[in-house]
Amino acid sequence: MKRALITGITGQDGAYLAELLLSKGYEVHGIKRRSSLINTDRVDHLYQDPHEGESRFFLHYGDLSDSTNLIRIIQQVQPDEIYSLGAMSHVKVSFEMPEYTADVDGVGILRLLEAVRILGLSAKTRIYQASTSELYGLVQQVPQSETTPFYPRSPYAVAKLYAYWITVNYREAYGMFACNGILFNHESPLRGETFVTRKITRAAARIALGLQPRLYLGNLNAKRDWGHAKDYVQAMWLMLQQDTPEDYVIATGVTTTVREFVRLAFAELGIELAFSGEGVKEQAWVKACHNPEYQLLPGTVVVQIAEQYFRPTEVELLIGDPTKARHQLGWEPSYDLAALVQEMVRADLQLFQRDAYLQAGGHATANAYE
Ligand code: NDP
Ligand code: GDR
Repeated sequence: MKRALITGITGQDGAYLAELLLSKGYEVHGIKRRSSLINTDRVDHLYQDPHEGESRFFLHYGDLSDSTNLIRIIQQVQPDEIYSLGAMSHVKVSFEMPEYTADVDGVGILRLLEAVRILGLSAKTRIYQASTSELYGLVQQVPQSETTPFYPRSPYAVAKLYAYWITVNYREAYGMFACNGILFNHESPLRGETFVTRKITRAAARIALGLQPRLYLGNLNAKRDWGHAKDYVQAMWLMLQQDTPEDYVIATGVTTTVREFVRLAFAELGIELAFSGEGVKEQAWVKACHNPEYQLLPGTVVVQIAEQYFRPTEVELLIGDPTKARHQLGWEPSYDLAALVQEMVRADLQLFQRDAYLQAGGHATANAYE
């Protein structure tokens, strides 16, 4: 039985990857952070009480800033594969926490690589590093491929640049099987609530249900190449099953504006939007509501711009060229944008229907939206 260790197992990708590896017969170990509230929601369905039978799923307390903790876990687990997914992954937040982001997103993978080397596991343990399309930053050329120069535009991306190169360096210096997956944005119903796609699908559902009046966003012109996380974790696994360690771009090859994502999300609920104004004055309002269950009158403004969501330096255009992954890994995305939006909107609608029932019954519900 192969044994995998996943950092960031409580995140979006960690949850899908754990599910995938368990379905392939792996024993799966993950690192979770201690927090005052339970943070394992995304993987709770995979947990089996060891008193109730054999389990192949184990969680260990740890943190990417703590070398001795990582060494101890890797020594105990003796993993065949390590998936380095743990990170402070929010680009905008990295401008507010640049030093922490450098430590966890940059030096975190160095700590894992060193742990593997110190423990004499270099020949046994294969390592996947979660690199990112944010490395491309300021547009140099499109579509972006494995040979496109990097120009990071945030503390997050600069930290990930260090992580990318230290992974390459350990591969070259010590012959380690270490790969970078340069993944473009990938989303799902498990996506963190403050990334733009999930923020939009949550808000669209809540606005339709009368739980929230409006959605405030930043740069609607940014273009992203959005895929589904379920497809992208397949690619991570495939990279570690190859004969030689290499770096791969994983993307759909299609790019879309944030504005268009907004339009598609509301359309999924039968709400037709129109956009007017420019820059921070831009708004979207209801042109027609085709679903009589939602009491949204034409003319109602549902999207406005708020300056707080703009970044000091922005990545305007990402579109990936996944040719290498297609040819060498045999990888193809199974979701297109329409299917992704549909799945996310339907999941959020179901989630918030519960809140709508509670409110209709006079009960208070959490009002947190970004
Ligand atoms: P999430 O933000 O959903 O998950 C991040 C995970 O990292 C969580 O489990 C989080 O724990 C954990 N983590 C954060 N800080 C630490 C720390 N100090 N020590 C240990 N663990 C920590 O991210 P995704 O699942 O979306 O992304 C996975 C990885 O892929 C990240 O490295 C991200 O930067 C990268 N990436 C993501 C892309 C995307 O579009 N999703 C695209 C390209 C790269 P907790 O739950 O406790 O917060
Ligand atoms: P990104 O994802 O920065 O690409 O990083 P995010 O969804 O945060 O932003 C995408 C684009 O949308 C614009 N935007 C907004 N973004 C957020 N979060 N909130 C808003 O209100 C808003 N309005 C407009 C942003 O300016 C941006 O242009 C994600 C993360 O998962 C990274 O960890 C990963 O490396 C990259 O994708 C690939």
